[in-house]
Amino acid sequence: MKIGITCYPTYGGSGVVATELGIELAAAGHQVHFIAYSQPFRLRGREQDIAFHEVPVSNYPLFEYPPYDLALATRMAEVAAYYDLDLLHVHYAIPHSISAYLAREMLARQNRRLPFITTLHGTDITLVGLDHSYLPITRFGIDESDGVTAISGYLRDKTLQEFQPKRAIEVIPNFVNCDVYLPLGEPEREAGRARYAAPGEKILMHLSNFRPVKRTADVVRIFSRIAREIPARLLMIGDGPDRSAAEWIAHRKGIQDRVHFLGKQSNVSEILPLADLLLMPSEQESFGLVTLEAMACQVPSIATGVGGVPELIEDGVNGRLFPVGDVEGMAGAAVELLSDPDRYSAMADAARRTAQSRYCASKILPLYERFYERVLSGDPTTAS
Ligand code: GMT
Repeated sequence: MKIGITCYPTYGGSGVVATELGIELAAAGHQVHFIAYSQPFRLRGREQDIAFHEVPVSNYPLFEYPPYDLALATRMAEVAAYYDLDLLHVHYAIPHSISAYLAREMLARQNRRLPFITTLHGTDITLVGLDHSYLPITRFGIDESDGVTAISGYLRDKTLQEFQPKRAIEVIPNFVNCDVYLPLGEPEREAGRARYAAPGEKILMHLSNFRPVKRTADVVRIFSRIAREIPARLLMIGDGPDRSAAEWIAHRKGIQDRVHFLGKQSNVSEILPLADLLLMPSEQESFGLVTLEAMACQVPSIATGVGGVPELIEDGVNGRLFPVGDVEGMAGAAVELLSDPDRYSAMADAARRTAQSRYCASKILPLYERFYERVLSGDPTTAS
């Protein structure tokens, strides 16, 4: 198949999922065309059968807000016509589904068919879509899509409940490449850990876009309590609006020499396996992709049981779940686990097993391929 993919290309889970999907599809023999304002950050530009098409947005002085959605629609239609695309797959409803709708309608005037699929990722529904000004257009984008998927059962149910769309929503969970995200051998792991921690120190890790929803201040507070009990370091990976507040809290608590802010990192699969535990105390997560990536590396998470996270983490088996803001509980659980090697390794093994048995790319890719085929054949079960 020839597939156009649009996503937010900068740091963020939806862009990661879209990019990894494109890489997997190309590896399976499909032709993939990314269409976005910049190259998705996980694409290196050397992958076979993957092309990137930049969307130029003209900045005419009259435009206080350059119309990206229209420029995107135009580029989608151009790329689809030139490369004879079979379908478009857009990640994140706003504005991508609307641009895809416009591209489809433009091509219909030339008697060309260009169905599009929208994958809902979370904040496009839970935050953006529920902002009253965006609700009608988000619902329109969903209803006009030729197929809609959601990355968790939670997100599907939330969308049905809040938007009452006419279109059926298929759950296709996020995935991880278990051959890329995997535990390191002991010598390699020790060498990697030595860059950040002394022998015998535990490594806690957090990775996000440092938006308020990630509660990065809680991450530092949890770590501060852990560090009182056991020798440990915290690696904070990523960047965003709440980074300086998190730095300030680490400074105020006098633990700045144990908390390392590494900024945005492109080699996540090399850093995650160095951790003992991942901290993800988010306010909201429709899936929690980084948790899955950590699990594939045999690193369990201490997380909040919000949104779609309980679909991934079974409390006490492959990770731990707590209510939002329960800093004390999360710190206590981390200390308990890190002080009990048998319990820790059972949980770490279970985490890797969950990733392998349910969320490996090799298991999820065929679900997308079959969904594409159904949409292309006009299968009415893709509509409600
Ligand atoms: O969380 C965000 O800031 C936005 C969004 C994104 O584009 O990264 O994240 C959502 O999509 C991810 C990939 O499917 C999910 O793993 C995240 O849980 C989801 N975030 C929220 O629901 C808050």
